[in-house]
Amino acid sequence: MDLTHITKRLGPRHALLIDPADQPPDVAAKRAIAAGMAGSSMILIGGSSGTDNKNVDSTVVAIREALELVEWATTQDSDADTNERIPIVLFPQGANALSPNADAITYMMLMNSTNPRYLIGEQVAGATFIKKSGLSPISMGYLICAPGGKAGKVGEAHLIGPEETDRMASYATAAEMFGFRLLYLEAGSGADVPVSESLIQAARKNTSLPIIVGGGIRNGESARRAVESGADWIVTGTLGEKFSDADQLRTVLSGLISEMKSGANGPA
Ligand code: 1GP
Repeated sequence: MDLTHITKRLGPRHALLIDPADQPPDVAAKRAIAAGMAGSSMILIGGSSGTDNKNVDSTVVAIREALELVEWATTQDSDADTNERIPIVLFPQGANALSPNADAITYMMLMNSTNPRYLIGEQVAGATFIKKSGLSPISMGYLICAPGGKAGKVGEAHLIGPEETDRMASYATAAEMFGFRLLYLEAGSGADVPVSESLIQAARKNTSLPIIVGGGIRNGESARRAVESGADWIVTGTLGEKFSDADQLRTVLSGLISEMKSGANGPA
């Protein structure tokens, strides 16, 4: 499938993050359908450290089958960015928990890690599998900002504080010079505060890359603020896990996406 739209700046879009360790495949599939119907544009599969390949693969396959059912909805939406199925993209913590049945993988460098394992080690460990599997690698700079949560701890990140705009400017510039195709600003799953507007603005001023912002975004207002500060993609994970009822989740995500899109005129 054509995945080029993922790395283009096409206006604000939403991605649902699903952790296969937190829900069985059938529940993950129902949540993916709800997200698709609500107007989400990508499903990210975040393998936590406690997840194995089999669990990730079962989840990817269940979601893929489910999304084919909602394809008709996206094709009838005149605002849709693509007429194809919503892409399923692996967003792994490391070289474990990979599935050949996803469409793509964020092939990322945790740029502010203090451990070479997350700068290059895991990437090399997974390289052969990724190439053989046919997964499309999407190179991505990944920056963990305070509070950082488990991702910050596991990734041994030197967290970027909410007012460290000069540091962020340097990282965003470096990400572009490395040739990455996306830049992800992460506050940590379940964070009590999202990435600060100052940091998003600093990144936006220093790179033309699409910027993904996630961690601690649980309502339309914080999604809109991130977009007005320069975010292109908004990721929510924890929010989706609060709803087992697909209709409820669809309603909540529809509201969030609608408010997020009202912030479409953020800085260039
Ligand atoms: C984590 O950015 C994502 O990688 C999502 O965070 O679970 O807080 O939405 P939440």
